[in-house]
Amino acid sequence: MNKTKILVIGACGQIGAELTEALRQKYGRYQVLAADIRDKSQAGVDNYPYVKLDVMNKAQLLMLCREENITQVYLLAAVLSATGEQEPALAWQLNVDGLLNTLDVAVKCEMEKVFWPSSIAVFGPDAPKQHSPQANASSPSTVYGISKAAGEYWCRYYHEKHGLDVRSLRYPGLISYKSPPGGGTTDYAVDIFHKAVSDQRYLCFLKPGTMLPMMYMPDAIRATLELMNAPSEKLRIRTSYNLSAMSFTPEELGQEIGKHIKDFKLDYLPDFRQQIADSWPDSIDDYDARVDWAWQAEFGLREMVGDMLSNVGSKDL
Ligand code: AKB
Repeated sequence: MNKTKILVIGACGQIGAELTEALRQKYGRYQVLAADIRDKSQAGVDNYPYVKLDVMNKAQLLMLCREENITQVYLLAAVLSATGEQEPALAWQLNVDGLLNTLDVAVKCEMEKVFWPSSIAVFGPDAPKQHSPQANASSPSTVYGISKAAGEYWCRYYHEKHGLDVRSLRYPGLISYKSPPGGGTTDYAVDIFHKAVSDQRYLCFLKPGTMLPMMYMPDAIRATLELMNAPSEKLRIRTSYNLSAMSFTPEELGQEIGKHIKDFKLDYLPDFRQQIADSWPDSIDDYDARVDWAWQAEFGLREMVGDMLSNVGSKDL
């Protein structure tokens, strides 16, 4: 049997950077090949294996996977919700064609497993706002959400028709300090920490009362590893699992930050991202993830804010 050899596509992104490190700790430094569209010199990567790769170039992807004997792919390259509204064609191409290239190559190379992230964006305005159930991911109203919903069905299709063990999570907004997010609607919940520490104020692009599902990155990384480690026969859901940790509004986050940073001031100037946020649920129900592979979040709002601030640089200013 082949030794596990993992390819992480989009390894320089917000999730990719941390997941690559976690996978290297688990499988060994040289068993995980980081790939991203950037040149190695711009990627700011360490001396461990890195390759410049465009997931849209299927021939290059196939050749790489064959040469490197890749057994698992984590495909994290994506255009997020805010950029997707501005660049709809690019969002569709990267999010759907990039996935199809990866699924096809994974079948050709007889890979063990593929991971691909979906999002809370698969839920549209007609889904229940509170605890949106697993099976009710309907009518997404953003380009990003449409691409993720289509991608989920492609994952299930490849599982059913080709026997490919492809697994997926619907990530909430992810909060982290190691690598910045880019082009998402939930990015405010990361930016706010940096501005709170540097300027003690933040101008939020979402209005007060905008409740969204969120998760701290250590939980998201652990969820990904746990899902990928779960026995295949336990996984009843082959589109993508709802995944949940906490929900909050900008002012709730601001209040929690204000407990650490005196005089922190939050102002609001909503822009086009408000409409995207309004189309998503306040919270989603991850019952199936808890039952099928024992998912349980560890970080709530208080724990997340404390940890973020100690890492972003604040010490009870
Ligand atoms: C975004 O805001 O676009 C992403 C997401 C919720 O998938 N963070």
